[in-house]
Amino acid sequence: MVVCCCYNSTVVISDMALQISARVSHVRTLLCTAGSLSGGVRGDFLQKAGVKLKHFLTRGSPQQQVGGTPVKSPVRGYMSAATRADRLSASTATAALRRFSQANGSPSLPRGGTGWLGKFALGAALGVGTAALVRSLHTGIITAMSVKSNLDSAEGNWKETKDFLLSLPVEDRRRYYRTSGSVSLDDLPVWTPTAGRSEPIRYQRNEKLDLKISVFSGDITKLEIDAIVNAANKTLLGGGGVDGAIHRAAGPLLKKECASLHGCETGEAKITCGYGLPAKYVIHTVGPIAQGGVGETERNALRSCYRNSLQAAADNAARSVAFPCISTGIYGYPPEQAVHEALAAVREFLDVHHDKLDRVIFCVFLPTDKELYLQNLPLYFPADPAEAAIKSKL
Ligand code: AR6
Repeated sequence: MVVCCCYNSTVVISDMALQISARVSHVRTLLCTAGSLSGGVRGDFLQKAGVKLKHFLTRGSPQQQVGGTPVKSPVRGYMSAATRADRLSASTATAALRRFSQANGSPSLPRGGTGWLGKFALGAALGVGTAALVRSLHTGIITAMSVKSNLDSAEGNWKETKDFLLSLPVEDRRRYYRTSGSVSLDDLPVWTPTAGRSEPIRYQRNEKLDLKISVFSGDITKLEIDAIVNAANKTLLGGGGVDGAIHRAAGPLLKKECASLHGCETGEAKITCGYGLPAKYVIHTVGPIAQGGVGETERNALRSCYRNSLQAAADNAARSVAFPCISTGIYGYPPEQAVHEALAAVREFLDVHHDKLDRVIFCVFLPTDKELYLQNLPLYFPADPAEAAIKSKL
C-alpha cells in the first residue's frame, strides 16, 4: 500500500510562479533594450530560457576559473546536491543545499523566502519534490511551478501539465496524486489457476499468461499502474458510475483533454493522461448499451472495447492495464454474459501480443462480479489439465 499526501498550497505556488515569470520578463526586457540580440539569437535565448535563467538567478556566482582551478557551477552543484537530498525531508534537503552552497562560497544564499534558493526551499516545504523542482529549474520553470495549481483548476493548461507528468518517474509523480491510499502493482497477486467449473476449458494452458492476470476488488481510481480503462459514453465528457469516479479523482484537466478528442464511437478507445490519478494514463472506451437485450452487435462491440483498449495501451507503452466491468452498470449488459466477452478478448489479445503487456487487471467493484470472474477465469486461463482433473474430483 502506498500512501501519498494531498496538497493545498496552490496559491503560494502560483505566486512563486508569478515571481519567477516576472524575473524572466525582466531579463528579456534588459536584453532587448540593450539591443544586443538579433532576431535569431533572441529566439535562441527564449528557447533556452530555463538554462539562462538558472545563471541569472545565481547572479554574482563565479562561473569561470579562479586561480586556474575550475569552479563548479553553483547551480549544477545545487542540482546534484538536491537530487542526492531528494529522499530526505524538506528541511533536511534545504539544509543540504545551504551547506553545499556555503562550501562553494556563493554570495547569494537567501535565508528567507526570497532568491531562487528561498523559493526552492519553500517549494520543498510545500511538498513539491526536490528532484522535480531541480528538473524544472533546468528545463521549464513556469511549467513545473504551476503544475499543482493546474491540476485543481479547470483553467489549468492540460497540455503543459500532461507533458510534465508523463516525463516523471512514478516516485516523483506521487507528489501530484489527488487521492490517498494508492495500490501499486506489487500489491496485486497474480492469478493462480484453479480447477474451476466443470465445463470444458476453452483455451490451452499457458503458465506465462497466468502471471499477467490479476483480479482486484475495489476502486479502480486507486491503482498505481500504467493505465486504467474508463467505461465512458460517446461524448467523453464524464458521467456517473466509474466514469464519474475517474473524473473526480483525476481533476478537471481530464475533462479538458477529453474535450479535445471529439468523442468516441462505441467499441473504440482513446487515451489521455491520468492527471491527479495514480494511473499514468486513462483509456476511455464506450461500451454497448444493452438494455434492449444482447445480440451479436453488442457482443462484438464489447469485445472491441477490450481489444481496442489493450491496443491503445500497447501503442503507448503502457504495460499494466486495469478494466472495470464495462457496460454492466448503467448500460445494462448482463454481467454473467459480459464476463465471457471480457475474458475471451483479453486471452486472445495476450496470445498474440504477450510481449507488449506485463499485467491485465480485472477490477471488480461488486462482490457478485468478483465471484463471476473467479468462477470463469479457469475457462480462459486454465490449470494444467491433469491437475485440474484431480482437483475437480476433490
Ligand atoms: N471502480 C471500479 N469499478 C467501478 C467503480 C469504481 N470506482 N464505480 C463503479 N464501478 P458503469 P457502464 C463498476 O455504470 O455500464 C456513465 O455515466 C460498476 O459496479 O460505470 O459502462 C458513463 O458516462 C460496474 O460494474 O458503466 C456512461 O454514460 C462497472 O463499473 C455509462 O455510465 C461499469 O458500470 C456507462 O455505463
